[in-house]
Amino acid sequence: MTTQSEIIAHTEKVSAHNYSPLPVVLSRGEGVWVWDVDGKKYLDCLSGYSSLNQGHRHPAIIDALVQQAGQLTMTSRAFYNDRMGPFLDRLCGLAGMDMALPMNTGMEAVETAIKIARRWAYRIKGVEADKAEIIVCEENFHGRTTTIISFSSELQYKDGFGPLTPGFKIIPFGDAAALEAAITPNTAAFMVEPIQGEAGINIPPEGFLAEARRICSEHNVLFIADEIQTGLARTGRMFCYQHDDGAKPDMLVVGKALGGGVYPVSATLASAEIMNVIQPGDHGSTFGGNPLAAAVADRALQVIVDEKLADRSRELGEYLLDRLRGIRSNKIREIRGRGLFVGIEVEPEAGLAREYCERLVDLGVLTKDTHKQVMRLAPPLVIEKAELDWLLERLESVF
Ligand code: IF1
Repeated sequence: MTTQSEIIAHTEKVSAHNYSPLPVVLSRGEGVWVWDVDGKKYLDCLSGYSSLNQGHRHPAIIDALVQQAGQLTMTSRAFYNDRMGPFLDRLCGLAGMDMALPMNTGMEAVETAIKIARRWAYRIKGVEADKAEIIVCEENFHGRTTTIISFSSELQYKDGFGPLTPGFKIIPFGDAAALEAAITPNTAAFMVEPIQGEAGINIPPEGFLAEARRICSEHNVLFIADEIQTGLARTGRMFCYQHDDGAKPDMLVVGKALGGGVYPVSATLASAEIMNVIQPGDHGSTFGGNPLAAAVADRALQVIVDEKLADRSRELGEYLLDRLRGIRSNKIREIRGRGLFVGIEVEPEAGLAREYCERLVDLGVLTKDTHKQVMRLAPPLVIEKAELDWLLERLESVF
């Protein structure tokens, strides 16, 4: 029999070392649970970085996958297929947008938003060629293409990958005055995560998104929300910007749970006026909008609505936050979150968040640290209250 450490050693030999996974080898999943190759069961509190909001192998999504696999899997956009339209119609309806451009991964959808914003700046706003600027926030995470890392404030993400793409300005997250001050006649867009995930579940000050929306409108600047991680019910609303009145973006970027954890699907949404700056041949992707992706994503969205996952996330998230805040421990500096999107910041004197994640693996809980001191809790939104209680017992014991 092959042991987990043998599998890990073999994997490390043939795989690039671009991650340092926790030492567990998974081979099965169902709902909120996953099993390792030895049959040990774990509660998944990472959810594939929020791509499994509907849970592992949701039966309705697997059914859509299998059904579509028996019909047609791939067309390319050289032809129409009968699944893309209904999928985008459902997505646009949920988001209150006119049109969507389907891609595969999150970073592709972010790149799409950047290209649309620049094109819009030149063709509609009237910015001089090659002068467009996009404003982003410190500690942002929008993906890892060479352009996207160019505006990361994390040195590691860009170190040794230059030359970097110009045209971006960085302001402190949550600082509306800094946003207004950074805007020039060349500003095309402001792009922001409504809650910063990778930075450690950072929630902006009350009213920031609505204020940013207002400032963008006043200065004819596009407001872009990257909801790849916060969207699709994760924070207790279908989209996180909906927690604030009057914060609807001009462009919305979604991914991760759009594919229900079974297939990579992403999209960039906008009004027709904005989206129409893209014309045939300007942008695309071999796999974007393929019928298998569309069938899976259409069903993944239907599950979120039918099972009221946003309400579940909001109610269970309040319960989880309440109970976490009740844990008396000098190892915890702060608990923050919205819905089932929660960060536990560990006191630096009490060690690194990773050490706590490692102890939780032994107790049957899978989670992941971010930025050294923060443990992220983002279980599938189909989790039951009793399962949260089970999780809380284990969190109480490590803290
Ligand atoms: C990694 C974190 C999560 C994202 C937002 C775009 C993308 C992401 C707001 C790009 C991706 C990822 C990617 C993964 C780790 C991860 C992550 F730790 F960085 F913060 F989810 F929590 N916008 N997030 O969060 O989407 O191209 O990857 O599909 O890069 O290691 P992608």
